Amino acid sequence: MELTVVEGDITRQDVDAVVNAANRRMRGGGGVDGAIHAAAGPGLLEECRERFPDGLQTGGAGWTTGHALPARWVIHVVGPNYTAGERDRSLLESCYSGALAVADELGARTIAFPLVSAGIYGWPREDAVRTAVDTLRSTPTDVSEARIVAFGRSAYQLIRDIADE
Ligand code: AR6
Repeated sequence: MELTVVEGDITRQDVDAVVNAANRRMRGGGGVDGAIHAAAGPGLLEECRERFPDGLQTGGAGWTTGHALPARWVIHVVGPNYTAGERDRSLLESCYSGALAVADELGARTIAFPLVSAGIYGWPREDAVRTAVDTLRSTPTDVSEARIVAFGRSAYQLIRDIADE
């Protein structure tokens, strides 16, 4: 599996699946979740209601189709809310390993990730990047490309530096 890093907007990525940093309710929100719902269109929320009537647990992963996105699927994960006291790193690791397991189930070969929990949920950014890079590199998968999408130049530099260590 090749780990790549790009700077950009995850909603514009031409990949089989994009990962959404959602919350337990699974009914949309701000940050990358808001951007994905806005770009996918209202059908995404409708599918979330149908497929996740009770939401999803922290550290969990599930999928919907991509609706108006270039990606065929959205793989939703719920990162731990560091600010609210959810600080167990294994929950963040399971977002990445779980997303790869769902991608394997779907037959998705290229998948783009945001930095889960590193925004509104307040996970310290450097550790969020290390968790992403280490977990993606150590999880066995049929995915051929895992692309981390950095939102902004400084995030891009940090991810590059850590991935190149
Ligand atoms: N493309 C790529 N990355 C993005 C984009 C984008 N369009 N927009 C933001 N980011 P966040 P969380 C980056 O806050 O911390 C929502 O309300 C952002 O810079 O989206 O897991 C959910 O509904 C940061 O590095 O997710 C939940 O309630 C990363 O994506 C809650 O926020 C994650 O930031 C989840 O918080």
